[in-house]
Amino acid sequence: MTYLRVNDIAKILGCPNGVTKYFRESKNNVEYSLNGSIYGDTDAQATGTKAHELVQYVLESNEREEKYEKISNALDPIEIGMELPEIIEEIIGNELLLGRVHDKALVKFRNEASDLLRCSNQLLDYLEKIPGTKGKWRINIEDSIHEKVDLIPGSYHKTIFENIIFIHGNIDLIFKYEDMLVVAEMKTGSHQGWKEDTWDLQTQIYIDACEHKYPNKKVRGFAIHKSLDGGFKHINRNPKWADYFVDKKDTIPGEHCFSCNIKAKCPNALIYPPHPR
Ligand code: SF4
Ligand SMILES: [Mn+2]
Repeated sequence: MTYLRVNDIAKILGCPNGVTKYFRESKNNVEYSLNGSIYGDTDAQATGTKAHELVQYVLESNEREEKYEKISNALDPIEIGMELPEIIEEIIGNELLLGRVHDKALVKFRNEASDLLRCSNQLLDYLEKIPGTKGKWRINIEDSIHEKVDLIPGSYHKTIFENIIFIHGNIDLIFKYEDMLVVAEMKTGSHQGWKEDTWDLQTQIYIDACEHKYPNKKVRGFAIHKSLDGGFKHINRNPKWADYFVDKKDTIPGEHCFSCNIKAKCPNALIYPPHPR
């Protein structure tokens, strides 16, 4: 079975030529996990991943408000020269600080995690304004949009270059209340216009996947990032997001080309200016 990962599609803004390099095969329907170690990541990715874990830990908890207070209070005073507070180390481990410039990583993590926690909580506050829902949203983390076994018609799939391609991915946060289902994609790092476009696409794919998986739910989607007004933004659904995958030679060049595996061979790659990290 051939599948594409949502992250891979989004990071190159769904460039058709670029996407051809990201097809994966699930052998005997066992997917090779790419998760696990964060050591291959850049510092920015590693701090982002750990900020995700911390916020997910708080939001999925049954004692959400209490944990929010505790974790915010533990993050706030972290300064250069400090150790990671024990309460946080218990949740995210200490590998973030191994083999890295300790102080730099610590402060970067503090900033990313506080921003992400605050913005995610702002989205929850916003959702709780829907009458009758206060304190009643259940929040799941890392829900898969794919099934254990890729099968038609149950598993989420699209026709891409005339083939059936399954779409795999995990959603950072899913808020559930009765027939409402809200997907949220958390983002860390700096804001750039082109990056925001990739967040939109990623969230649109998750919305579409959930509409497929939960046909009786009303699905909405949000991106969460410190740069967004109020900490988050609503993303419109776009069930036709894959319709333009017709010609493998079509390209969508832009600053996302930096993330593309075939940029060195692509005649249309945007190679200047350099990628801002
Ligand atoms: S380098 Fe850019 S234009 Fe070329 S295939 Fe990759 S994403 Fe598309
Ligand atoms: Mn995320």
